[in-house]
Amino acid sequence: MPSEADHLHMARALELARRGQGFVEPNPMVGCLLVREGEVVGEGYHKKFGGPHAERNALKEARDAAQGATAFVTLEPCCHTGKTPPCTEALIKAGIRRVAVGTVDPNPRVSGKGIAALKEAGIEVTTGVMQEEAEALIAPFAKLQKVGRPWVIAKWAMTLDGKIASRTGHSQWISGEKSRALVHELRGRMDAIVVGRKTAEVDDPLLTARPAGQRQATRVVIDTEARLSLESQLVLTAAETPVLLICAETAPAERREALENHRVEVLAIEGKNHEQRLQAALDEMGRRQWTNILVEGGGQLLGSLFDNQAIDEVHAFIAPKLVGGGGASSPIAGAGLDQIPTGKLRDLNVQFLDDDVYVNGRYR
Ligand code: AOF
Ligand code: ZN
Repeated sequence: MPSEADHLHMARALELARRGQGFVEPNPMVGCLLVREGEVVGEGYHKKFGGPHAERNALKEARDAAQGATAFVTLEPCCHTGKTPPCTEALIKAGIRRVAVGTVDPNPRVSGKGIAALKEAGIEVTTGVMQEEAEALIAPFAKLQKVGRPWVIAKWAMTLDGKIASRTGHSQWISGEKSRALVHELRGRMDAIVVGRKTAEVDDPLLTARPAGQRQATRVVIDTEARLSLESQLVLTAAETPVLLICAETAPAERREALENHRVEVLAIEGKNHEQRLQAALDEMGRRQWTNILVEGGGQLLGSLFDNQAIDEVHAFIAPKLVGGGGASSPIAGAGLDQIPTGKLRDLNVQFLDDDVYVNGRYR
């Protein structure tokens, strides 16, 4: 059974792990704390994709003090040789006496085998220390490992009466400056920013992170007939920041070619209907090892994703404004549910950003 001190140390390891957010994907965020006789002798986290793992960074800091220490690791130590040698070997060699693990590694190359290797070497292993938090931390990584699709984050800004635009389509700006700055932070750690064709046309967005973040997202437009204007900001900047247009195989060849000539990557995806193509698009994003994607609308695209149970996380910005209109769009269209669900968002976080209310949580 984990002790109270175990929780405190694991909480610190989780905090360390989060520093790698946006830098480590498609690898997981991992943190490691080395504690000997109640004293922290080493801290480490996975800093960058391809770089040393959390355990090695902590061991490097602790040096000889690691002898006889307990290692608190948010994720089961790896036992395989990937881009780096196995962490289990490093922990054994350093003379670690006990390992406390947050959660088991969903990577089939490791899953359970890392813990077994430590036990075999005579190391005491405590599993499930702050397991829920440790699982939440790597949920996008776990989904990519198990389902082969990215973690889908839905984002919208709406008026207090639930509209994402006026009846004429006017939408700039609903949320305030602080909210918009936060969206740019979100974009900065994504693998892709996704919008539907209509949103690309009406809003003519750039979909870049300003200022630039930890990684550069590909800007994706779901555009069945490849109708995106060659004059759009997305197309005009496609040479500098990648744009992927996902269309149906029925999209006219000359439209596709024209977009390609403007440096847009055009991908005609299989599928008889919108839903099938959407599923295939998510599979393709998984093949590209995209871990997190931010879907910024519009209502139709978010509606299709919602109807297909494909939304994993929600970030909503609610402005104290009213616009009215029966025909004005709301964040999630599609068919919707028959009844109000009993389920709610999990890990709910609500805060004020100036006058806006910012709500985020996990839907799965
Ligand atoms: C990380 N960072 O701190 C730990 C990981 O290709 P590699 O060698 O970087 O190995 C990646 C795998 O190692 C990853 O899928 C996960 O299963 C395991 N643990 N990965 O990137 C870390 N501890
Ligand atoms: Zn490792």
